[in-house]
Amino acid sequence: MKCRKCGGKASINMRQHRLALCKEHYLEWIPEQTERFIKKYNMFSRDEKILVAVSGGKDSLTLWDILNRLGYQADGLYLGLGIDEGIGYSHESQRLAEKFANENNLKLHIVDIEKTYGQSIPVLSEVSHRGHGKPCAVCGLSKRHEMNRIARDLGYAVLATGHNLDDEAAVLFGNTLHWISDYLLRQGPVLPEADGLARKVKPLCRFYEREMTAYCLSRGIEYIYDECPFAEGAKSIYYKELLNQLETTRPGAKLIFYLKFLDARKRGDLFIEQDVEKANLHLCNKCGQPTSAPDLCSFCRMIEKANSVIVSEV
Ligand code: Q46
Ligand code: ZN
Ligand code: ZN
Repeated sequence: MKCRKCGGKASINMRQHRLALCKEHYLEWIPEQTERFIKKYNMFSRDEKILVAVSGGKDSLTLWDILNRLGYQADGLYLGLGIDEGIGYSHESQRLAEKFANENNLKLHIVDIEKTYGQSIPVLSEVSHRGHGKPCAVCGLSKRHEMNRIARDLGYAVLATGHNLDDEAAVLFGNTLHWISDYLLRQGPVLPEADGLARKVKPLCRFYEREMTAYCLSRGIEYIYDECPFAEGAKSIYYKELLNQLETTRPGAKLIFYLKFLDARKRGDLFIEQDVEKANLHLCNKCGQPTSAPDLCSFCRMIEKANSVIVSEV
């Protein structure tokens, strides 16, 4: 297989795009495409400050690397979740996020959930009894809350995450399967800013996961190979496997599924009523982020509950 650009030996063949490239041209093609998506979806402009959510995994480090290579003003945010599970998961992912920041002279904000709120994510999950024995519900809630808080408090125009096409197609598949209309309406490359909420963008949402792995390895970026130990058995992983089976027989199926959904949403063809809850949103008394709950938002309520349980147990 030959590189389409230079005729040299191709190192990656992307059947879904009918495109094969050598390493050098692949490392040019990925940022070019990213720039195209940033413009196409109006994600952000050159004079806006971007906060990249960095987990130490390949996608978020790849995103940070690309934005940096493209000359955007992108700082990182690492959230210390306090997940150990015998493999020092959080410790290792933080080390790799810091290593990347240091090597590239980039600014990385670190927020340690336990130091900031008194408890790690697994402990918060246990004492708040959310999420049926798995910390993912509390983790997701905390990540959304903290990313938004830091973006807003430190004056970033936009929050960027490293979700790739495999992530987005799996989420779309799950939301379609359960017909979760509110999520379907909000899924897309850009979630505009709203009262108290920063704009959220996903510049890698049209790249396959294997394309991101190839980029990360070709750039020599060291990332955490292990998934979070709590990801095991997650529905999203099962959906990814199903979609990969489909992709094997029909290259491009995942991309078409996602892009056709975006088209339908843009045309207003989803036939979904707007969520009435939006009208009832107000700002949380404690943190100022929007919520539909009467007093405190879900995150602040969880922290209050967790701390009161722990104090009463002492
Ligand atoms: S939610 Fe669950 Fe993830 Fe949090 S606890 Fe781990 S698997 S990191 S994307
Ligand atoms: Zn080439
Ligand atoms: Zn709150």
